[in-house]
Amino acid sequence: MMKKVMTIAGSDSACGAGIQSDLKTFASLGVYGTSAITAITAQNTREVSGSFPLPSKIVADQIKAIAVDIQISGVKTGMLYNQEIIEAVSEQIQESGISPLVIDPVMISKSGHHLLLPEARQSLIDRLFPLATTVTPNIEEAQVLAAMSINKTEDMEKAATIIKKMGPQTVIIKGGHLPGEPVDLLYDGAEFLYLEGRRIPAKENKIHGLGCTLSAAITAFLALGMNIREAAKSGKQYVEDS
Ligand code: PXL
Repeated sequence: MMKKVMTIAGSDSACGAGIQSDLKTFASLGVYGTSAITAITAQNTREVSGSFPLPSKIVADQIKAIAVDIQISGVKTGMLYNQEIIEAVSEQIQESGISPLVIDPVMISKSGHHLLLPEARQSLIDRLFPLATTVTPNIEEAQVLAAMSINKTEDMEKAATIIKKMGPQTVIIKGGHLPGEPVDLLYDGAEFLYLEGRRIPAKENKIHGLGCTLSAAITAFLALGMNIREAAKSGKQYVEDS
C-alpha cells in the first residue's frame, strides 16, 4: 500500500515552497501527501507580500483529523510562524505518535519576510527539536540557531554540534548558501557525513523553495523505509535531478 506522509507548513501562492511544493515532491516520489496548513502567504517569484497565520486550534484540528484516520509514515514541518502554532503542533505530534519527524526550521523568506517570529524561535527549539528525527537548517538558520557565523565547512561542523545538543537525533545543515559547490553536512552525534552536490541554476519553474524540496524528499524517503543517511543522500539527488 502507498505510504502516507504529512506536511505541516504554510501555503505559498506561487507554489515554489511551502505546502504546495511539499505535495508536489511527495507525489513525484510516490507517497501520498496530506497537509495541515499553518499560515497563508501571498507571494510571487519576487517577494512575500503578506502572510496570515491560522488560529492554532484549526492547525491542531487538521493534524488530529488526519492522524485518527490515516496511518502516517512521516511528517515534515515548515513555516510555523508563532509560539501558539508550535505548541499545538508539538502536542499533536506527541499525542498521535506520528514519526519520523523532519523539521525544516524556516525563519525568513529570501525577500526578508518573517516566516517564524523571532520570539517564537526558542519554543521551536524547546518544543519540537527534541522530537525530531532530523532538523534541516540552511546556513542562515544554522547561524541563528547556533548563535555563530558560518563561513566555511568547519564552521558547519561546530554549528551542527551545537544544534544537535538541542535534542534532534540528527542535524543536516544545507550548505547551498555558502559560495562554491553546495555541500550539506549530516551529523548524528558521532560522525560528520558530507553530502556533495552541484549547484542548480534557478529555473523558471523553481526559483525558490529548494530547501523545502530537500526536506520533503527526506521525509518521503524516510517513510519509504530508508535510514537518515540514505534518505539525505537520495533527497539531495532528487533535488538535483528534479
Ligand atoms: O522556503 C521557505 C518557505 C517555506 N514556507 C513558505 C514560504 C517559504 C519561502 O518563501 O513562503 C510558506
